[in-house]
Amino acid sequence: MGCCGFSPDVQDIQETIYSDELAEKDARERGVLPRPQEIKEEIDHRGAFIRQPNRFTTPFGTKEGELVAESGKYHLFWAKLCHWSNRASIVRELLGLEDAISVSIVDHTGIKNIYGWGFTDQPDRTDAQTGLKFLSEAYLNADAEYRGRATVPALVDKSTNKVVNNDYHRLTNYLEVYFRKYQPADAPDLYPVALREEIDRLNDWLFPNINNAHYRMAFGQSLVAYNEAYEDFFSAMAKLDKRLETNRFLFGDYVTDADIRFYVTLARWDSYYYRNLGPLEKRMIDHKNIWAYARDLYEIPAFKNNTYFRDFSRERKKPGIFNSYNARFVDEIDYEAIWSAPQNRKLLSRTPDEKFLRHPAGETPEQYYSKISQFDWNTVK
Ligand SMILES: N[C@@H](CCC(=O)N[C@@H](CS)C(=O)NCC(=O)O)C(=O)O
Repeated sequence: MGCCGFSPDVQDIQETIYSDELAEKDARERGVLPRPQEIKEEIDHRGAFIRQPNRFTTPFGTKEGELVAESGKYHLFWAKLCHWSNRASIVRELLGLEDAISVSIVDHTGIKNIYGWGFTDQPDRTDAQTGLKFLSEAYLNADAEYRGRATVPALVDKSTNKVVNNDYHRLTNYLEVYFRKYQPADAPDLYPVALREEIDRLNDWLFPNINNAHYRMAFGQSLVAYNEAYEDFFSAMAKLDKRLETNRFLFGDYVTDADIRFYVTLARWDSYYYRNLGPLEKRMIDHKNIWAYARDLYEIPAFKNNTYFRDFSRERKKPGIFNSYNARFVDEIDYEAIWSAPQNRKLLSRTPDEKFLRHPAGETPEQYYSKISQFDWNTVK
């Protein structure tokens, strides 16, 4: 029981399961160091958030030195609240790669999350599949000198427990292209060869203006930097709302890789991100076309099954005098019903009952291997 005869609140419950003291004890046992903080280590002289580069970027491919796509070799770590990794979990399921790539969901360690991602829900706070207690152990297995944040998505080689790739910009493309041979023949074609360059170009624009704009606003330490990100985000939303007036999905009648990237940010905007952003001119749902589009995507099981509204919206801070809207109401909000409200986006499509392009009959996996973008994403603001 919590204080004064009331039932324990969520924080109390979490604290009992995985307290900061337990995290401290586990970290000492495993030799794990505190995670570096974004607002200290990733802020430039103007107060703008400049994201750390991805450490493990060896591509998948067929050339020497590239990672080889193999069924059963890799394990994906992702987090319900993290949209960079949610992309990969959606694509894995959309493409029927569940047997080829195993997964674990990570969560904060303790209330303060001083040691980064761990395994709150697993017995003895240890990942049953890899024996890790902290994700950072797999980073250190791969590079003992690594001192950055241990982030998701992280793809780990199960035979060594080392991270082999954490390049969230391209991870979904690797699953689409190089894991094609492990997908069912009728798996969706999310990255059609003919559209690949255009999809890459849009993804490259979505990164600073939509996906990372939230972090630029949330981690920005000067109002100037915040305002830049704010402008970028809302002007991008206006453009995308217009684009979706006549297109069912970003590239027309079929869902592509770009839609997954847009969706994961949309799913979090009104229910989770808004809390730290200050007054906003519009909610996501005030963008008429975007909101109907997001629900059209949510209808697809792989999107719905990998979207944990209540988990990522739950307040993680200690209660104060004023408790946030989410802290008070998260258990009463029927996210699923809100997101399942009917929409009529199919009227925009020439294939109203088919949201996916399928691979042409007779296409071999090798014919599908073709260029994946080489944009230098990390130099983009
Ligand atoms: N790999 C990228 C982006 C992925 C990323 O930031 N993931 C976040 C969650 S959305 C994460 O894993 N953070 C863990 C931490 O900072 O301890 C990076 O290193 O900045």
